[in-house]
Amino acid sequence: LAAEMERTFIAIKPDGVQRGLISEIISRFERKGFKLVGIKVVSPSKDFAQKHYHDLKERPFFNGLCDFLSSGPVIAMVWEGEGVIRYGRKLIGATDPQKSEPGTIRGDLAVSVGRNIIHGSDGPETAKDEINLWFKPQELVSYTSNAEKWIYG
Ligand code: DGT
Ligand code: DGI
Repeated sequence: LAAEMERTFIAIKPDGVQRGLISEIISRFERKGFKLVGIKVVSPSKDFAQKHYHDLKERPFFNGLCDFLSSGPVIAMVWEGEGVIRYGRKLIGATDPQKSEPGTIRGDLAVSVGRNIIHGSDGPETAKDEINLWFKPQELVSYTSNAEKWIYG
């Protein structure tokens, strides 16, 4: 069981926090059966936002994107579970909320690509890098949930 577990980095961006969507977003991951192993409120600096989005530094919207991510509190989280990296992206929906399916977080709750309320790691390598960027090892907790035997078979 433990061998198949993976972890992903999920952040509720400043727009999601300001719009009061924290519990709505957390509950979608929680109800699915994923396990929260790290969470904190952070106000990232612009420099930190640039580190987070370093892959996008050549894009025309990079500066505005980093201004946005550093514009207010962010809920930084690590979620654990079987397939959580890939399925977390499915829960989130397409980057542009105009193209996200209804039923996804962005599809249900956002309108604009520049205010798409949530970030999720897009693969195993970025998940590892982003978890290491945002969290110290001691901020992450390994534990067994009693629900696991009802979630995994
Ligand atoms: P995420 O999860 O925040 O890393 O976003 P992704 O992976 O869905 O989207 P990505 O990595 O292509 O773009 C990162 C952020 O940059 C995205 O959340 C929204 C923003 N962004 C992307 N393309 C544009 C754009 O053309 N204009 C603006 N203003 N922002 C953009
Ligand atoms: O991982 P995603 O956020 O789904 O997508 P991504 O890594 O390609 O983009 C990261 C963020 O960049 C995305 O959440 C919003 C922003 N972004 C991506 N494409 C565009 C964009 N913002 C604007 N304004 N226009 C875009 O085309």
